[in-house]
Amino acid sequence: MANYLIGDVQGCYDSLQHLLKKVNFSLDKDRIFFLGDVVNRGNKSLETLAFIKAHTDNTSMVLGNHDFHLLACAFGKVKANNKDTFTDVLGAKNAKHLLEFLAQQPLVINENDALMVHAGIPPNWDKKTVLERSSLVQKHLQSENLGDFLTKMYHNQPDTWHANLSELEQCRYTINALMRMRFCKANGQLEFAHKLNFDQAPSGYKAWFMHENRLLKDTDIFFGHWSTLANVEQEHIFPMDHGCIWGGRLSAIRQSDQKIFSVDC
Ligand SMILES: [Mn+2]
Repeated sequence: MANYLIGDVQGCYDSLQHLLKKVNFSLDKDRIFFLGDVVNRGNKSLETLAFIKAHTDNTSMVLGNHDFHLLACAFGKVKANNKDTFTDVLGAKNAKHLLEFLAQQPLVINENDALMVHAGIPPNWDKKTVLERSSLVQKHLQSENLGDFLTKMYHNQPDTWHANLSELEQCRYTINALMRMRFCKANGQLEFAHKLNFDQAPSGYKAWFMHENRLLKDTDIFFGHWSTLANVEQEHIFPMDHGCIWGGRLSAIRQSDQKIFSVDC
């Protein structure tokens, strides 16, 4: 029995099946944890999402920014753009069930003392904090006002957490940090313009996992989202987006021994 954690599939269903074959994945014994961005940019978002939903006894996922964007287009007032490739999901016969299922998914999974998240965790948040703040977002995602909530979440501000933020502002910061962050300041102030490797941080910022004050230094954190990350040698930090959609690799890490398996895409 093994847990495999898989980075950004982004609708590359054929690569996913190829990878599962490579690890001899068993639907009877093994589990897959998807680290978000299961849909969009690739050509089989529908098949990917349907696969996850069909095997929920053996699969779990956290929401990534592309998954969230799909929800915002489906339920909120956000318009798909011409790079989006998830019209197969929106037009599917069972779209309603698939999208409701997607809206039920968490932002963070805490499994065997490890945390799984799409983008990262602000340096000044401990485990209790990240779990509480992500649950608050999940509560709204499961509410009657889902569409209104999703529409209101589309904004880069506030870029810093303050205790006096409104509940919706708190959710917006949490979503932006957990689903979109790459670089931030030690106090968790977010920056969204830079997307290159961690050694090319904008002035005053560092990769979220490189801050000295980080409270979760001893916790394994598995994440996706940052396909340009390379040569990270930080203990307990496992970047798993290996750029499948950009002609790179799709990878799974086995949680028990941290062995990485990859297929070319
Ligand atoms: Mn992403």
